[in-house]
Amino acid sequence: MSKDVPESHPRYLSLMTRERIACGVEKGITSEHGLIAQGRGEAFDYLIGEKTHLFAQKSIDAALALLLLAEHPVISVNGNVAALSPKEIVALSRAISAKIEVNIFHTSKEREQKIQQELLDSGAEEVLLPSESATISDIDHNRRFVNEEGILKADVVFVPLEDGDRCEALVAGGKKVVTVDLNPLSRTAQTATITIVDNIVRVIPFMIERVEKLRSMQGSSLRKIVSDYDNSSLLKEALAQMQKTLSEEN
Ligand code: PTJ
Repeated sequence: MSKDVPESHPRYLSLMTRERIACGVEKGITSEHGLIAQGRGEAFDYLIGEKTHLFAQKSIDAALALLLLAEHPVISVNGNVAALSPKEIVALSRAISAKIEVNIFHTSKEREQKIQQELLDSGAEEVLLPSESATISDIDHNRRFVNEEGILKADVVFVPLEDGDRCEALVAGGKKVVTVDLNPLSRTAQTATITIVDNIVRVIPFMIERVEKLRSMQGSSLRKIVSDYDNSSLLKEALAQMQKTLSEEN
């Protein structure tokens, strides 16, 4: 990590997050395109004031309820997520008893294996890789390959920082999809069952903290949280927050 960013810098967290993505590219975990995705995320994070709002907290509770109720929950990890939150993803997978599967957009067997190793080094016991024989329909790039024991049989898939095509394909295949996306206008954000509009570096630690509370609830209470949840209204709240930031700046 760079020594050029002092902890006193007002945008320390944002700069260190950028640094983690740059390290991910250097280590061969993150694709170069991941740098662009990060830049886009940063712009939206700036607009929500770089904090976890109530609308994101509501989505987090619904996401945890859905994941805890799932029979086969799976966390799908790409190159950006592996660089930003590897230890946290492993801790969350334990807390919700979910499998972890590597699934990347920009095809590279070598990068898949490096992501798998990064997660194993971060404490994961098992990290699934996509297989050549199992595919999901309605998608025609590398992301259609999945693991038989993971995404193929999952009923709920957590896919942070996802691209729109696969989110649509997973939903069309009858799966429930939870995503983290700072852009409430993206196709993924609009298509997912539950969209957490916040930065993944804040979201996963918040989920780990919150899961204890949700785990102590009855199944009926968890089902109520899920059935009361309305993704489109929370996306509107996120957009309203961004508009508020913009109008306050003028
Ligand atoms: O490792 P690969 O090959 O699977 O590639 C991963 C990326 C992220 C490069 C790939 O999936 C991609 O190009 O994604 P997109 O279509 O750019 O979408 C990523 C979404 O995540 C965008 O809407 C960004 O605003 C959002 N985003 C980026 N960084 C963050 C984020 N959302 C939350 N937290 C972030 N740190």
